[in-house]
Amino acid sequence: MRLSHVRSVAAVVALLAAPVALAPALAQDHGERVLRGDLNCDSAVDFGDINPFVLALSDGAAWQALYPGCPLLTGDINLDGAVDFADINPFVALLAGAHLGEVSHTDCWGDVGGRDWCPPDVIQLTVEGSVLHAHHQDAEYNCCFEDIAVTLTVEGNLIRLDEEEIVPDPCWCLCCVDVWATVEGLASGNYTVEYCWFEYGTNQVECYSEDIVIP
Ligand SMILES: [Ca+2]
Ligand SMILES: [Ca+2]
Repeated sequence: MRLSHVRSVAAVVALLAAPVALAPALAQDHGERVLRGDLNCDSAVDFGDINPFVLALSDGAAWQALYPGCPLLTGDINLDGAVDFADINPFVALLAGAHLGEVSHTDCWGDVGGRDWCPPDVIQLTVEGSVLHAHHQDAEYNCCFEDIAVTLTVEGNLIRLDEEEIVPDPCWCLCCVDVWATVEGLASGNYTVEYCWFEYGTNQVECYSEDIVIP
């Protein structure tokens, strides 16, 4: 699915939803298995869910009449217990499929001028709705790096993030850096996350692995 297409979908959704009075927070469906984003309850999250999503936002009763038995919280994409405008962007991200969100990093915060002076690497993974946040603490890279790139590969239930320094003109020193990356639009399910980086201490690619659940 092309992102430009998805963006235009977002514009349409916003346009359709904007003039309509906001429906009150819809009923909770505690304990019910809900496939987030599957607004027509056909067990798939795809373009067929766009019109039902817009309808659920603008007229929850009309939506329920059209899809009896379909839990209203299929439209609660950001998992805050309500189906409202705050679910529009996460819904669009869900339609786009798993993709990298923001990647950022600190400047060099310790010019160590040698090796192994950064504290040990720590990878922290947290999940917020359909978004995975990864934080690589105490990465060690060349002092003259231009950027830190992170690439995403998703194969089945394996999410792999590869971190790489971009250093066209390296200097004779290393420094410590923190790196953040997010993966958006992850469908509900169990995943294994592999976060990999080049480790100067061992002179090879190291990977941290953890199982996560996207609700
Ligand atoms: Ca569907
Ligand atoms: Ca919500």
